[in-house]
Amino acid sequence: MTMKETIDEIRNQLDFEITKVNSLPELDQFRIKYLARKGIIAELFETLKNVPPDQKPSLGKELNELRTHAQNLHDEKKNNLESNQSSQSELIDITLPGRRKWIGSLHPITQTLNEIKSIFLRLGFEIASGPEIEDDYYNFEALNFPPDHPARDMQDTFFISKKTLLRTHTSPVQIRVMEKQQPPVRVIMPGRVYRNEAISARSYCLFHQVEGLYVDTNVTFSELKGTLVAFAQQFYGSDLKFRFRPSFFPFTEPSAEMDISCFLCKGKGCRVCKYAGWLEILGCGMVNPNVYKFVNYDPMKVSGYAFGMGIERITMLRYGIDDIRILFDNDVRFLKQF
Ligand code: 2NL
Repeated sequence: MTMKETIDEIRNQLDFEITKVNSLPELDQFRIKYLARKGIIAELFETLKNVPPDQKPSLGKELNELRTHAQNLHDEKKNNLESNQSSQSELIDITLPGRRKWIGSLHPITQTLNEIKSIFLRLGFEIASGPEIEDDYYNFEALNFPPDHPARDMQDTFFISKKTLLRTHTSPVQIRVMEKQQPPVRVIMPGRVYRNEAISARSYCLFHQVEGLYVDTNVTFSELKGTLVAFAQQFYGSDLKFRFRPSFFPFTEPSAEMDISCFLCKGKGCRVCKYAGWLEILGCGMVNPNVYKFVNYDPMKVSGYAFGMGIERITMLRYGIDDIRILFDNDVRFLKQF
């Protein structure tokens, strides 16, 4: 092979090999092979000594061009690789594992409300709702609260004006239902209620209640007990013990509070039931005949029972939550546990 042929062959080889270079270390191999002090091109310059003098100028020129060509290929590739490297860092790495989507859950209060609603729906109750901003009449007067009752105090109730307030219980909805509907009435009212109380671990300015009302002819206290025991057995478990203690509400007579044996310690005594073995879960009673007068029902013809329970309290007992405020913080670290 003549020197000229060798130079042409090396040029083809360079042109091919540079296309295979994909990284800076590979490019350095290319440089060492062709351009270094002991590289192929330097060796060719060595052999130039041995060619006949008349060929030296043209072959020397060819060799110089080959070296420039190799250097150009090298520099161009180097530029490409370096600019690629910086744009590569902005590319998305599709091999990274995906970020898991958070699946939301129902608030524990909503879960408790849903369960209570479905139990009473199966027992034949309907669901009613009404305004959270109420008149004094529906919140107090029609419920047989005397004018000087302490609950009517500014300290317990959020008044918007002298006669308008945030409802302190869901009972006003029952008055509205009875105004519109003749007996038999069998409804529950779930909803938010408001109390102007000092905020603490045990009380908040806002909470949820479910109240129930059944008015018909010949409704008795034993029906009240039967319905509430059926509810408690479905909600808390069929093996519970229960008891009714006498109590007082302006809108019921007689009135009672219902306790169940503690579902945690089964009545033995623990932190949840404060070592009493019993948990108070609701208030109830036979609708006070005075209430019927406000809704034009005849107290001599109809009778009925009503009950009410605080949802926060039973939700806290159920999940072992010891501070009511955490139910209103909307902190996902708390909420995602449900
Ligand atoms: C409790 C006790 C109760 C009622 C609510 C009621 C409503 C009407 C007539 C008569 Cl329209 N009663 N509701 C009755 C007894 C108890 O709630 O401790 N709630 C958290």
